[in-house]
Amino acid sequence: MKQAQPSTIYLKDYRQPDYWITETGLRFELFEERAVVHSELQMHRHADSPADAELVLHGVELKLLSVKVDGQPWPQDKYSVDDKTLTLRDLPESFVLACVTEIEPHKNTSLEGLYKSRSMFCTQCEAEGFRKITYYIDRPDVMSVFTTRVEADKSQFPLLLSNGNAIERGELADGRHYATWLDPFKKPAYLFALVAADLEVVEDRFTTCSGRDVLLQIFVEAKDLDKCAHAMLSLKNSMRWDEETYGREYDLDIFMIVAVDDFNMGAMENKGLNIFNTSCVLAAQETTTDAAFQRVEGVVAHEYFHNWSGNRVTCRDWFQLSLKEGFTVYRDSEFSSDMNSRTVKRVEDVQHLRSIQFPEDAGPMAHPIRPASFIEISNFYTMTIYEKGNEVVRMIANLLGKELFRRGCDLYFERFDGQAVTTDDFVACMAEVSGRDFSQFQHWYEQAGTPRLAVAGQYDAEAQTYTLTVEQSCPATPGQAVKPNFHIPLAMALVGRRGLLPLELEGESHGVETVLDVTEKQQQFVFSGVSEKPVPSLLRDFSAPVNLSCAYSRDQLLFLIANDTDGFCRWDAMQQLAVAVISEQAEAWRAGESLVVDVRLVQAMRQLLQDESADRAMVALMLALPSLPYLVDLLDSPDIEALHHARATLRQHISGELQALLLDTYHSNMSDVEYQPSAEQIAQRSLKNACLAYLSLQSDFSAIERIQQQYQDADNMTDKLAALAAMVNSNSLHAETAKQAMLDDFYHAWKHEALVVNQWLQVQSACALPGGLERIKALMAHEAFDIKNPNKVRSVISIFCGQNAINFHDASGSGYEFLADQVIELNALNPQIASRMIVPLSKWRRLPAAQGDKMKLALERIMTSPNLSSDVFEMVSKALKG
Ligand code: B3K
Ligand code: ZN
Repeated sequence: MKQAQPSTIYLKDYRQPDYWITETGLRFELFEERAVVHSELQMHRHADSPADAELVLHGVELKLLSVKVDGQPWPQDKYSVDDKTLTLRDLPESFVLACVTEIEPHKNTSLEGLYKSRSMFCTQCEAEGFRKITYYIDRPDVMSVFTTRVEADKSQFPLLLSNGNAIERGELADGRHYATWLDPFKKPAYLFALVAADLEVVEDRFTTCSGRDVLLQIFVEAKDLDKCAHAMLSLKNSMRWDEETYGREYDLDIFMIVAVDDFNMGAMENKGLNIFNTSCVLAAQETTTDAAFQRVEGVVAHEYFHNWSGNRVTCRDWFQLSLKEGFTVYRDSEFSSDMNSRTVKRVEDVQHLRSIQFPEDAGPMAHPIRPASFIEISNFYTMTIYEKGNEVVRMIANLLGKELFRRGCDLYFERFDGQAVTTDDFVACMAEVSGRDFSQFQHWYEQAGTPRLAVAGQYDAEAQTYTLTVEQSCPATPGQAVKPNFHIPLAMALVGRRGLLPLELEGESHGVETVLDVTEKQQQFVFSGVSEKPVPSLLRDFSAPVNLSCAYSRDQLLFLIANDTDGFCRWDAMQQLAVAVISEQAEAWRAGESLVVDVRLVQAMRQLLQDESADRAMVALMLALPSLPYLVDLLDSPDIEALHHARATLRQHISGELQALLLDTYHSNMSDVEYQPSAEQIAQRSLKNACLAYLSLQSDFSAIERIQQQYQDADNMTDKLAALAAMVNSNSLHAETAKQAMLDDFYHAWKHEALVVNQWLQVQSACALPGGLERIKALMAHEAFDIKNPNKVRSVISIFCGQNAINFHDASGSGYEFLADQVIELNALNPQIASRMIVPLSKWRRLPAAQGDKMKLALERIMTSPNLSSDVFEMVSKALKG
């Protein structure tokens, strides 16, 4: 049976701790089957706390071997231990608390705290993992200087790492050795890290803007030494960029990255010792796709940027998570935009936000970027905290403009260096440097839900005016039925036949582009001197994370696709057109009618393909139809089968209509230039492979031969995987035997490269052809699968349930049953991973009852299963409440 229900923690209950820890001394004795942790904590009672204040330390799954205060064993009647805390009484004002605890890292499958990934020891402490290592005040406002000594067998673990600088190394008896590390910057325990391993290293150096020399090290398995160059270059570029863009210099003499196979997320910004999922650090032409190259660059930058936005200035409590995450995502996305194509990055970010964050914000887990309560903080590492948080910082940066935003950031970093602060502190700095009033803007931090903007335009030819009427609203979200109006920056322009029209508002000239401050429920903006009927270009560069609707005619959308100067708006117009065409095709399919595809969509694509001046990556993005999961989340009570059918038929139609042009584009984008993960080459490959995917829908033998040819000739993983995906997804009779042959060939060529095997798993898990669940079960029985490895779980189960909508939502409900089984199994092994997998089921209320009811049953089965973790409990109970 379920244990007592986990309790809810509220932001409003925040108070400072009764004790501070100023110095933390740790000694780890690592053995095969256990680790003994000795801690010495210099503690001080808070000046405002009473003399009899109890000291409550967090500790989970620890065996307490001894407790001493100032060197003396603490009497048993002055402390008590339960499964979450160690409480001490009758303490002096300042003292040294020494504890010895024992843990079992080899049994730790939650990958939180100290655990083993293959043969190495490593840690993950954010958010509350340190308490699985030793008793501690494990909260981010308790900041301390750490000295860490690691002891282990020398031959098995030649490498002993922790945060900061190595200050001592030496030999011990029995073939053991030790290393002591001192991190001079005080930090919360969540930034602690330790690694004991047998790894090789790639080294480089960086000279900071003030002339300090920093040693850069990336630790990987010997076989991966040739896959570190891209991460190293990305690291150096990030270090330089942060100096130039934010004036932030690195502060230690050494910066280390360690790659591990078993990791719950992408990477972790531990001070001076970042720990990375191998998938976010290793990259080589033969094994890594262009998208993965870019992810490595982005994640390396993200973790490095945390050194200031997160580590030097950290969060007061976990409700402030977006203070560091939203800001750091903003910083890394700007970095990636500077390194690559800004428009492409913007469109990709919006695509990601709309397809994952918008549904989150519209569902039972919706929460503000600064939540007011949580049960399990691990559940709040969400797209909302990260990506909507990024959008909110982006709006602030745009409102202030480059120079003022930089001044605001300088003030923030300088004023709060070494402190644990709040999102209010961040916004206050921005208000202070700009003199702006952010009180209405603050709602972005407090209110969940994606605001809606309904915009209508009216042209008066006689008066030469154009009136935009803008109305805002925000759907109810859990606990927030009615919400005050947001301050929404609406970037816009008016597009005329010969380009953007001059904007004049209330007698004032605004150039050809402006940002309207939408602050009321309804507002009108009257532009004068408008010489022709324009088409409004709205939410340019996606100026706010809102759902904007404007009743564009299809001809107006075509006009924007052809004439707008804003890359995001052109892409968005194509998306809107595609959604309209797919919806209408789906309706016809449901009614058993056949409907001719609107030629205008095909015509727009034709023009794009013929436009030699167009950015090829943008063409590829615009050729791609909205994904099925996106459509399912977008529409009310969606008929998934009808949508799938409509989308598939439309793709087939486009492929037939544009065949010659697609073929031309495919050939003209082949290249024998040496591979580079540069924006230009990536654009070229993405367009070529978009064409290949369309051409592969043709059932003639030459389509299969083309795929095989590309597979054989490819000198890089992007092209090879595109060919494999095209083959796996082909329903041509000619593909039957070729498909298995290609899958086998790929597996045998790469079975020793886990990251490549994961891509092989992903391609098959995403395949929309019938029989999806049987394929998934076969993959899970394959030697390549391991349920304890999060990358494998994501590659198979999460891809199937999150991206393979037509198979997951099979009418029988088998997909839902399957997911419930996996969540129950993973709940016992790794609650964080289990909890994340519940998201697809949480959408049950939005689907037709035939499906929704079955999803709800699956949720209920999870809810009544024994020993639910707080992570899974919170997600399922919220999902059921709806
Ligand atoms: N800060 C970490 C995330 C930790 C997640 C803990 N469950 C990675 C990042 O955002 O950089
Ligand atoms: Zn982060």
